[in-house]
Amino acid sequence: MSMFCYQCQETAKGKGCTVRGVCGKTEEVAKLQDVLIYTLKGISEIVVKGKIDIGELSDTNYEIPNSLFMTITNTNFDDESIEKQIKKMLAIRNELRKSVAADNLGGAATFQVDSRESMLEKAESVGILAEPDEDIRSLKQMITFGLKGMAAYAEHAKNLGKENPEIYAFIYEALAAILGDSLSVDNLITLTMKTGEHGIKVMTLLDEANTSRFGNPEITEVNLGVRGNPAILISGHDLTDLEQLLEQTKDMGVDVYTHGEMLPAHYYPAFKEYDNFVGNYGNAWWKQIGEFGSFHGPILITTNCIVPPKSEEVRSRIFTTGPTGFPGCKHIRAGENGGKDFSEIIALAKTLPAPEETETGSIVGGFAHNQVIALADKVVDAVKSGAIKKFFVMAGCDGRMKSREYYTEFAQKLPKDTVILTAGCAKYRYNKLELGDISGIPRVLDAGQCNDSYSLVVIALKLKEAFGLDDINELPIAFNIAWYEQKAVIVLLALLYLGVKDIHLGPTLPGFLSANIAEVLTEEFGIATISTVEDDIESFMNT
Ligand code: SF4
Ligand code: SF3
Repeated sequence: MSMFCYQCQETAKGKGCTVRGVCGKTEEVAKLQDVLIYTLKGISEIVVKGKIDIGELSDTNYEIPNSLFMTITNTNFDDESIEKQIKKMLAIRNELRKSVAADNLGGAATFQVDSRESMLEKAESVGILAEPDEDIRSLKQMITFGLKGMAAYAEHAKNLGKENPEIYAFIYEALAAILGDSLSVDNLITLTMKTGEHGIKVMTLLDEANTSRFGNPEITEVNLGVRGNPAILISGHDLTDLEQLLEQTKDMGVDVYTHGEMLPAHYYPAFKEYDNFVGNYGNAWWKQIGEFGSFHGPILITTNCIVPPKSEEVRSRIFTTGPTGFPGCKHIRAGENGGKDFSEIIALAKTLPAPEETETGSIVGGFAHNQVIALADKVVDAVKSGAIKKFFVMAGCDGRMKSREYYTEFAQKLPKDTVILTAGCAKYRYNKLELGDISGIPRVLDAGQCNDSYSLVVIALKLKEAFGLDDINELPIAFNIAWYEQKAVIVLLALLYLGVKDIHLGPTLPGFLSANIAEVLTEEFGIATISTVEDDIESFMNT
């Protein structure tokens, strides 16, 4: 059997990648990732059945989310690092197993593979299609993908010194539960909602971690132009990596620019202290092929999304760190206490030309919960006076598909008395349009990275309180979410857990939803996909 992966929106034919990923993932990497996940399930089974105190498992509590993170779309394309991770997790598993009665455990807790060949052979029986029932498979995978997003956010928080043991406990519980065949469709739907509940918990944790360390995001104008100094481009979501890079580059004559999901870092007060933190270069992840070329300097990728570089020249300038990896790119490992040495990147930057200017001007962002709540009176007045008719939550991801032009057109054609609330890289579809403001409130309010969708939830709950409503669905807020990878899955499950109804999800519904499960989501939650811009705007404005 060849590979099978259907975890992202760009999956082949909307059904599944079977030969090579549309993302560039090879069959070998896909299979190794399947084995890695199976290993994590084995560890989880041991922890759950053995009632092991997870307070004693600090390494494992880190490595399980880190392994899950490595399997998120566009995070790690490096077969060797995934093989290494499998071996590391098997060693952890074998150690843990010593404390649990062997006859109580299944194959995931006991299988052994020690060579690449045996790993690939094992993959044949433990991949996504190993579950024969389409609906059960659909739910188990939706939970797995939600766990991947949760794991990524938990890892970011942990890197900032914040942990919530309930999140780790849930990851073990869920991975162990989906291993066997004891759960019915109803049980799995309950577990899916519980995944969403923990999605809220992890986003809350990460918000606390980010804001307690870097301050609350505030309204900020971010420069889009360049200066004449050598420079480093940093992409991904990890703010601790950015902090270390800024510390190591200050006073070195090397500038730092953000790309993709790192843009919202500019909104945090702590990073404004660095004179060499110049601005944002380029757009969403999928445009990196051209933009990394014209940047000229080294690029540090801290998390998803990596696009396989087309030229050796660009590849030689890409450095990965954390869960990311790409064959042939230098990987920077954390040392003691998470410290990373970026001196090689800085030295390389000094030998390379300054970035080429591709745009000028600035964009405004920084509308996370604290900042918007500070403006709450103004916002509430604008709604009461009818100046703002509706808010549109357009959080989520961007992607390469042409059908995503819908989101630019949607933003352009929305009535002028509406405001877009955004988070994640979906914003790049409309954050450089001149959409104006309503009584000084910009019509696009960017809260930050995809995890800052949490801020949008806090804002919605605050508005619910301000208007004295009982139900979040009574607010004049519509949800038109663009998804691509598994962080968007956890954001979606978190919204469903909160009871948000009638979310539109596009540009297509997930390929991992079976027809029956898609029907359940439509009936229970009013989930729909997008149609034409005109029809969607009309139906959103009339409900
Ligand atoms: Fe295909 Fe997406 Fe999986 Fe890549 S991550 S192999 S594009 S489904
Ligand atoms: Fe974007 Fe990859 Fe999802 Fe964090 S960076 S939202 S796609």
